[in-house]
Amino acid sequence: MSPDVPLDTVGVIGLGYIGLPTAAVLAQAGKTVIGVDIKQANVDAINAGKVPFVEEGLESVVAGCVAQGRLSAQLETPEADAYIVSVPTPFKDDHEADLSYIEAAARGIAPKLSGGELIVLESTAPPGATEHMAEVILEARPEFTSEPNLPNSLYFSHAPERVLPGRIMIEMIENDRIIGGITAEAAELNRELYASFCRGELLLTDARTAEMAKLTENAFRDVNIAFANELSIIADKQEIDVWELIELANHHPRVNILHPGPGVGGHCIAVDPWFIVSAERESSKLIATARAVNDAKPQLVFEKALSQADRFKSPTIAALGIAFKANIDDLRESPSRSITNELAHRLPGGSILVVEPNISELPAELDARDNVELADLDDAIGRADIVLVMVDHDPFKNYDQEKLQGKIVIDTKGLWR
Ligand code: SAJ
Repeated sequence: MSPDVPLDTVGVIGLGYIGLPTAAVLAQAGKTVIGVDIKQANVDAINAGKVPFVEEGLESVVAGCVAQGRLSAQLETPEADAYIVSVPTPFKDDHEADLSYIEAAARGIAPKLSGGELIVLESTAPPGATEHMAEVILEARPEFTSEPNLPNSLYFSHAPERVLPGRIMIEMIENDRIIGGITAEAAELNRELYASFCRGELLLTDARTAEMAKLTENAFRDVNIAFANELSIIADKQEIDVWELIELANHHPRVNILHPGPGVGGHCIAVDPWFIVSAERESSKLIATARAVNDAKPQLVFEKALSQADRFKSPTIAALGIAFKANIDDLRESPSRSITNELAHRLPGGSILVVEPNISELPAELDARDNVELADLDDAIGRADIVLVMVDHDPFKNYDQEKLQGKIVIDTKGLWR
C-alpha cells in the first residue's frame, strides 16, 4: 500500500536530456510540474515553450504543457509533493562518481520540505548514492525521518532512467522501469507517481539493487561494443572486412554481435561502468578491460586517418559527424569530436571540413582552430582528399556513393559497403 500523501505537484531538479522529458511527460499526465535548472537561458527557453537541445517529439509536448500552465521552469527549488533529481553524475580523475550535483540538489530540496514528500533520484549513480542523498537531506532537516507512515516521514527512492537519446519520448512512456526504495513504502509511492505516465512494467526492489541494475545495463552494452571494436582491430590486421564478418557470424541463432565504431561516446555507457569498477576494482576486470578497449579505439582511428593524410602536402579531410551517435546533436564525450580535434592539431597545413547536420556552430575547441570549418555534406566531400565517416547520421547513409569516386574513404561505421 502506498502511503497516503499527495503527489500532485512535482519539482524536477535538472532540466537536461532526462529531466526535461520527464517533466514534460509528468505534466502531460496531469501533474503540476515545476522544473529547476541552474542555467537562466534554459529556464527562459522552457518558459517560452522551447527546448534547448534536439530530441524528437519533445518540443511539442513542452510547448503544449507550458501553454496549459502545467509546466514551468525556475532557478529556485519550489515546494512540491514530490521531487525528481535528475542531475549529472560525472566521474572524477580516479573514476569515482562525483556526487556533488546530487548533494547540491538535496541541499536545495531540504529547506522546502514539510513532511510526507517523495524524493526520487533518477541520476545514474553508484550503489549507496540514494542513501547518501537521504542522509544529506536528513542531516539538514533532523526533524524528519525515512521511517514510513509518520507525520514527519520522507520517502526516498531510486528510479534510474533508461531512455535512449533519439527515442526518449517513446521510451519514457513504454520502457519498463526499475524502482528501488530506501523503504518498501517509498518504492510504492514512487510506483504511484510513475504509473501516471509510464505504460511499461514498474519493477520494485531496494535502492542499492536498482542503482546496480542501471550500471549493469550500461556495462553489458559497453562490454559487447568492446567485443565488436576488438574484432574490428583484429579484422583490420587480418585484412578481413569486419562488417561482413559480423554479418556472417550473426547468422548463428545464438550470436548477436554489436557494431564497431570510432569508440564509445555519450555520458552514460562511457561513464557508468567506471562506477562498478571503482566500487569493486578487484572483481570487475572484464568491465574495466572493455572500457580500456573502447577508450583506445579513437586513437586507432586517428592514426589511420593521419597515415592517409601523410600522403598529401596539405590534406583536406571531410570529418563526417562529431556527435556521439547517429541523428542527435549531443557532442558530450564524443569520440569523433576528439578525433577531429586531434587531426586538426596534427595537420596545421591541412584543412578539416566538419559535417554535422544537427549543429549550427562548432564547439569552442574546434571553432578556435584556423584549419577547421563547418561545411555541408556535398561541399565537404567535393573538396576532400579523405572522407572520414565517424557517425551514421541518416543523410550520410543515403549519400550518393558515385560522388565518392577518387576519394580515400575511412568508414568507421560501415555505412558505405
Ligand atoms: N555504439 C557502438 N556500437 C553499437 C552501439 C553503440 O559503437 O553497436 C556506440 C554509439 O555510437 C555511442 C555509444 O556506443 O557512441 C553509446 O550509444 P548507445 O546508443 O548504445 O547508448 P546511449 O549512451 O545513447 O544510451 C544508453 C542506453 N543504455 C543501453 O542501451 C543499455 C540507454 O537505454 C540509457 O538510458 C542511456 O545509456 C543512459 O542514460 O544511461
